[in-house]
Amino acid sequence: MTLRPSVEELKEGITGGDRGALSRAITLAESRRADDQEHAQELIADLLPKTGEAIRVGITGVPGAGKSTIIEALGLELIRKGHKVAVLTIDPTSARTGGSILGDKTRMHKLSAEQDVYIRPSPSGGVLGGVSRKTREAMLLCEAAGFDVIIVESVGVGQSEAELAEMVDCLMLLLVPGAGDDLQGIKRGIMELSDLIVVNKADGDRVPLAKRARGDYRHALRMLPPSTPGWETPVQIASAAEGTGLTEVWDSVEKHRAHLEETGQLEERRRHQTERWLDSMIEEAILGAVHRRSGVGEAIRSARAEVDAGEITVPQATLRVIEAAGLAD
Ligand SMILES: Nc1nc2c(ncn2[C@@H]2O[C@H](COP(=O)(O)OP(=O)(O)O)[C@@H](O)[C@H]2O)c(=O)[nH]1
Ligand SMILES: [Mg+2]
Repeated sequence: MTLRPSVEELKEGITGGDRGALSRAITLAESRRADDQEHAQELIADLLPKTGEAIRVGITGVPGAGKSTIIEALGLELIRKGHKVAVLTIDPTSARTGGSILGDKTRMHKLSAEQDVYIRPSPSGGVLGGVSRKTREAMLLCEAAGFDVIIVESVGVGQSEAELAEMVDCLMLLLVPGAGDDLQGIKRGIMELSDLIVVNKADGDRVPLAKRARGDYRHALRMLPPSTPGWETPVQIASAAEGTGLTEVWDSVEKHRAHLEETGQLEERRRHQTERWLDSMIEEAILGAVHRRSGVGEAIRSARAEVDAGEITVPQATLRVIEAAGLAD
């Protein structure tokens, strides 16, 4: 293979189980160069018929909750059962600190040594559609490469849970039993999106705390609409470090998947996700194109200055920008 393999070469490599080809394809999809993008999109389009078969699981939770640890433990169990597991990590902090991804790599060292495992961090920023787009594309490429379980690890900050929920079949929220006020730090919105809640670190003298937290979360969930219609979000305790409760956790993931399939919601959910992805990319592309038009930047700056000076109203300022962009009716 040359330094710039053709779409055909990459396609053959990926479907033939060549990890190098898979990595190159993901790198191509992450590239900001227009010709790389063209290549990548052609390749992904070619591979689309081979995608969609995997079970897509998202794991979220605050840093330190044990996401990487549970992925490693679950991953090892899954490959023992004959699965091929791809792990994609979304880490918005990595661009700044460079630290978290390194941490995860060392933490998942047992898993990364396995044959049937592929681990890939998503670098942040730089491409239209951002981190979530790159993760989606990496997910499709991994599916085409024959991985039947895709686990996406996300850092639980800001919008990342909502974004993650938009690209997986099953969202798992990982919590740690704290010193009492467990529900405080957790936004209802995240619980509402979760298909499965796991209270991790249920080991040593934390077991009673974890059980209490489990009860609290179960109670809190009763007041929320279900993440998946007809599905009661299970709350389980586990210890990623000791490996306890993990079989039950995966059972729940599979039950959730069966529920989605039986009720026709799997197809429905994925179609909806793809539509939303398309909508948001179109919006972003339009916005970007408008911003690049000449005069628009200047119009925005002067609109701001005039609003600040109290000379014009916000709607008037908006109209000026729209006019400067040549978009007024
Ligand atoms: N006691 C205990 N520690 C755990 C468990 N799971 C993870 N940890 C520890 O918690 C820390 C953070 O784990 P990590 O998987 O990196 O968390 P992440 O930031 O959510 O990916 C590490 O020091 C782990 O060893 C667990 O089940 N029990
Ligand atoms: Mg981690």
